[in-house]
Amino acid sequence: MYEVDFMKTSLLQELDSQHFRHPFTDHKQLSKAGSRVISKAENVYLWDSDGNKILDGMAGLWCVNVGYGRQELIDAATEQLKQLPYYNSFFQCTHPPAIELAKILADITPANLQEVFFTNSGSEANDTVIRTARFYWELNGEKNKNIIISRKNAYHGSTLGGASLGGMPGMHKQGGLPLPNFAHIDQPYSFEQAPNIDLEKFGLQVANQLEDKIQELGEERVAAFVAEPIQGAGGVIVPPASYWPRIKEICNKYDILLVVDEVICGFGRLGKWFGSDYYQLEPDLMPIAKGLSSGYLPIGGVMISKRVSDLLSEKGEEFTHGFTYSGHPAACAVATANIKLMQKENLVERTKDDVGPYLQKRWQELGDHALVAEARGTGLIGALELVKDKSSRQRFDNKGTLGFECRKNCIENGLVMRSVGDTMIISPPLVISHDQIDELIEKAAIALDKTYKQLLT
Ligand code: PXG
Repeated sequence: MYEVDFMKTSLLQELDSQHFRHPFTDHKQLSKAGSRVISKAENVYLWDSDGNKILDGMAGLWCVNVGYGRQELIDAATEQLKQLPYYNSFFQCTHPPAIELAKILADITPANLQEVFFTNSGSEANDTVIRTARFYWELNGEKNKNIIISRKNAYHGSTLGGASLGGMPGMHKQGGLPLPNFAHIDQPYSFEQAPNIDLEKFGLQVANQLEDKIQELGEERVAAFVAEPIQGAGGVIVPPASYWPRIKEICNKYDILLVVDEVICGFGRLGKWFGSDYYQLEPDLMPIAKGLSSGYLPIGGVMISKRVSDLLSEKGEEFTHGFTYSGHPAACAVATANIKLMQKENLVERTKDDVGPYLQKRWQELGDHALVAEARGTGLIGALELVKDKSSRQRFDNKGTLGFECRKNCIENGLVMRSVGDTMIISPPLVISHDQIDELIEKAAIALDKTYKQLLT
């Protein structure tokens, strides 16, 4: 057994490189540079194995909403592991922690969602969406209504289903994806696609692509439309106000299930419990994960509307789908403790009325920087568009270089910011304080300055 705590960084990196294949990683590059070893965390800070303190502007991977080191979550896991570490929910069994979490989720999600199907991740949640939507139409006597439409550059997970549903070209390039019966329309990315037209007109134009796609495929073939309220990993794409109302109208007109992927926007990130509350959506299916347990243990799920669950129950046919760890007792107990902690500390209201507006105000100041052509965001999510020339909004010649350098400069200066191409992104824990927001902005500004000097002077 290795005594990890006492190992030197270089040895950890060597073992990592020899034995650990990482997700979404170019290993040739990784073995040259060596991984950053994160060895502990508290509140909004991480420490690496060399003792460097880093402000986590991404809440892990958009998930550690209540911050690190919360005793309530640790106690919930410990107690549940002692009481009942595992039992399944197949074959007419259940257990108290899954029931308690299901009830709380029914209470805090939009009113028409009264049931949850538990998974272990957002990817499994989206696979569950695909299977549930198709099963729903099959039971309804419309077996051919099985095409799912989502958006280009969307990230909905990494399983075969999730990656097909998502619209990431890099993922579709590998292994013959997407699977059949998926279609993709544009994302409402006004910065890239509509620099010179009226925003609300653009919102309607992109939403209308859904109607065009349905007409092209045939209404009788389309099962569902899937989208995030604000697209996260696709670049923090905040839609114009006209976008969602038109999407809702189209789904109703053609009787297409509306699926709102809340894996990132859910659990307070936008200053409402769910992005669906923020945009007044009534999803037929709603995948959740990440902030559900603040990432302390893996858990996800799909919230199911009465319309769908009534039909599924009525027909009396078994849904042949599920996972060994669906509704894992310890993960459910941690998720319940996480939601109760968010309620006790009013983290959603605090995001809406206090830290959210403060972050957005300070974030806008970065919009004055010579590298930044647009600063946007909502609640505790934000993006900066980096360009070579601010007045013409012209991008840097090698796409992604500015983002890559800026991200590197951030981490060297003790801040985790993520880059998507030349878009810098933040999504900090909801417990972040005003002082910590000031620190984040200051560190981001230093990284922008450094990047500008390196590449544009
Ligand atoms: N839906 C959305 C909207 C997501 O953002 C998933 C589903 C899949 O969840 P799981 O739990 O299977 O990972 C996600 C995940 C990034 C990044 O770099 C984003 C995600 C995952 C990993 C990296 O921004 N989002």
